This record gives sequence, structure tokens and C-alpha cells, in this order.
Amino acid sequence: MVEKIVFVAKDVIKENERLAMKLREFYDSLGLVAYEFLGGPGSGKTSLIEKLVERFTSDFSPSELLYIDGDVATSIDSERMSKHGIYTVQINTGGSCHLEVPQVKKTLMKLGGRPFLEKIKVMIIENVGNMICPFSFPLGAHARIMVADVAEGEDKFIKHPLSTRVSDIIVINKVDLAEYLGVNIDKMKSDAYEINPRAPVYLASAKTGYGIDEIYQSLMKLAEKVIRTA
Ligand SMILES: Nc1nc2c(ncn2[C@@H]2O[C@H](COP(=O)(O)OP(=O)(O)OP(=O)(O)O)[C@@H](O)[C@H]2O)c(=O)[nH]1
Ligand SMILES: [Mg+2]
Repeated sequence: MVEKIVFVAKDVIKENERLAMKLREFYDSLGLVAYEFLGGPGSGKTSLIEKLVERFTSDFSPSELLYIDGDVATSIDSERMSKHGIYTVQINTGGSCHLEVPQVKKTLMKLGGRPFLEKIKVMIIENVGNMICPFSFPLGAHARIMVADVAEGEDKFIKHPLSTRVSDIIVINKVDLAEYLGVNIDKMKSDAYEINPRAPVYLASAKTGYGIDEIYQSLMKLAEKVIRTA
């Protein structure tokens, strides 16, 4: 008689959530604020993070900032970010469409664990470009920032209600392109709000810098609550 154990996606997701909560406790014990950026491929996650890092480096020393990028292949994004003088790490998932807690945990330990992380105040994780999988696998971040861009289609949020619902902050990026594409941004904004009234929705352009101030203020508000000052 062969015993068969079938793991359904629900079990895997639940176990990941448990591990993510433990990771959040670890971040809290360090007084480190963790942000996770999620969204479709090419929506502008790295570009927005670069603009925000420019702001963060005016309030923090570059050595207090850590960026972890998850991509299926290449170090393109982490190389882009390393130009800002902050710690950057690349995780290549080798095909998987999202990062998982054990990968992040292993990365943090490899960097030096607690003694290293005690010097970090802000950690930014960019997940693999995907509108579905990463949203089901939280990484313990204090805020999950969903990035959708106007070129992805006006109906992005209603087509992805689960992803929209679990996000803490929603950014509609590339608004500089909206007039050329004939996109109704107000509709996108109200769709997002209807699905997730808990999450503020920001309009942004990582190209022109539009909306970056507002997003930064919202991230800093959270940072002030979490970061432990010596
Ligand atoms: N016009 C315009 N282009 C943008 C904007 N933000 C990003 N882009 C462009 O969109 C492309 C993708 O931007 P990235 O920042 O690499 O997007 P990403 O979400 O990090 O992509 P992946 O990591 O591959 O999923 C690049 O060519 C950017 O220059 C924006 O606000 N407006
Ligand atoms: Mg990127």
C-alpha cells in the first residue's frame, strides 16, 4: 500500500504565511522597515524604487538601505540599483514566478544575519514581475506596494481582484502615457478603491517624477512607526 500525500496550493500558501509572520517579527525585532514592490513585468517597479531610493538617501545613509531583487534571470535590476550606493542583492529564481520566505531568509543570513541587519533601516524587496503568484506569497514586509501601469489595460484591477485586495498601497504608474493611450485613470483609480478601500491609490510617473513625493511621504510615515532609533 502506497501512502500518497497531496499538497494543495492552499497548504503551501498557509505555510508561507506562517513563515512570513515570523519574518515580520524578525524585522520588528531589528527595528527595520521592509517594503515589497509587486506588479506585472515592466510596470515600472525598479524605476519607481530608483526614484524613491534617491529620496531615501536624503534621509538615510546609503549603507542603511538594502535592496533585494527577485527575477527569473539576470542581475539587471540589482545592477541598476547598485549605482545608488546602497546594498543590493540579486535572487534568481531560475523559473519560479515569485520569491518565497526561505529564499529571503537565506539571503539575509548570507549577508551576515542579525549583526548586518542591525545596521539596515530600510529594506526594499522587488518581487518577480508577475500580477498573480507573488501576491499569494507574502514575505513579511510591513507594506506591499502594487505597481500597475496605464499601458497594462484599464481593467487591470478588476481582472486581478485578489492581488488588488492584499496590497497595502497601490501605484498607477506611467501616467505620462495615459493621454496617448486614451486610458481613463479615474476609472482605474475607482476600480482599485472599490476592490480595496484600505489601500491608498497613488498616480505616478517614474519617468517625470510625478507622484513620487506623495508615495515617499506615505512610506516614511510607516518607517517612522517601525524604525527603532538608538
Ligand atoms: N513612460 C514611462 N516609462 C516608464 C515609467 N516607469 C518605467 N518606465 C519604463 O518602463 C520600462 C520598464 O521599467 P522597469 O522599471 O524596468 O519595470 P519593472 O516593473 O521593474 O520590470 P521587471 O522587473 O522586468 O518586472 C522601462 O523601459 C522604463 O524606462 C513611467 O512612469 N513612464
Ligand atoms: Mg524590475
